[in-house]
Amino acid sequence: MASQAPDVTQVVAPDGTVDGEVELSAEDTRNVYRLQVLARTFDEKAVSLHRQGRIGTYAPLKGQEAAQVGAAYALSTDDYCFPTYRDHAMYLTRGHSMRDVLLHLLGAGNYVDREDPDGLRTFTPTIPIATQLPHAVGVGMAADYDGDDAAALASFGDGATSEGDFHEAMNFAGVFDAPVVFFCQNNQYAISVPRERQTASATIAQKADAYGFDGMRIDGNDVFAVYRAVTEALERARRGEPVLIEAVTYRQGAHTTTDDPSKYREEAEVEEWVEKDPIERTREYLQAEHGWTDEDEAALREDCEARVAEAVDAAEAHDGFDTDAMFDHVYADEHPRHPDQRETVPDDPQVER
Ligand SMILES: Cc1ncc(C[n+]2csc(CCOP(=O)(O)OP(=O)(O)O)c2C)c(N)n1
Ligand SMILES: [Mg+2]
Repeated sequence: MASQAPDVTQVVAPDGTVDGEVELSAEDTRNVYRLQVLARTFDEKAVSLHRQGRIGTYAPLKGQEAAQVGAAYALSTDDYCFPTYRDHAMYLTRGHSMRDVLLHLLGAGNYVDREDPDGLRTFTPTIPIATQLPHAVGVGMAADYDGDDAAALASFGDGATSEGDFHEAMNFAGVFDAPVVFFCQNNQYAISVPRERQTASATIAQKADAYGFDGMRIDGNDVFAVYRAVTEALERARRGEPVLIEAVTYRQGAHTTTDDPSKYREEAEVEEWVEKDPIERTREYLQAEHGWTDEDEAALREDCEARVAEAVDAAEAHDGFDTDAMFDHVYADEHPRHPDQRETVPDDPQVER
């Protein structure tokens, strides 16, 4: 099996040649390709909207499309998903509207209606790093107690593995056989901290050993490898075997729109990873194996641009900010300090510029 490092599982190489078992049908491959292109089109637009002062701080996903789309595509509708603040493509793959994702970035709404009317079983991103991991284990254990044949997928970054919550969640999952897949997108940086300063472990996958379950290390820029690994891990998790997946990938853009990565990494390194771009790779494969044409490509790009433009218009036409909503679900009952705090929030706050 070809690999970019000896222990990274890969199915399709950067030039599109197949060197493993492809489990996605032609139709599914076209779907995951479309979702990746849609995510990138959205991402580029979001960076530009921030520059124009039209949305708040944004965490770009460029380079991580295959990891996010491949993982979310492997989930069943019964499974639970815990994305991070960078996982916009996971939300889109899971079925959230792009307008809702934008509303959140505008500060005018949230990804998730608490009642979950569409049954998306996908949680809001948490900003405090790794706090979603114990939540995912708890939700997985609750599903298990209810006799629900569902697993929880918890997404997080390489930096999150240094948090206590990561270790507590992994420990609980191992001890209680929780149906959880820990999906780490190792994008090589936690803001400016490179992976080798994050942990002295040779890999992130090997951390699973300490908790009594298996770790897998895969090429996170290979949507086929991601889909296959997450599908297998979810099946094992539903049988009570948690799994840790390290998806090796790269953040091609800035940490957020307030970051300048030229302060801590060389352009040559970025270029090296652009050569292993996930979208190019899926397209090479589609062209070689499923007759994807230049006309298909042009039509897709046009469709993605139109869908993004429509979502931006729909989001910007929102009917105001519900500033009370931020207090609504913090405690089961109103906290004694909340009435005063509600008063301090302006009715029409401006997006931070
Ligand atoms: C508990 C906590 N500490 C610090 C931060 C500040 N912070 C925001 S993002 C980030 C880096 C996280 O890196 P990683 O887990 O690799 O995810 P990535 O941003 O690379 O996707 C840090 C330290 C935070 N949000 N929460
Ligand atoms: Mg990271």
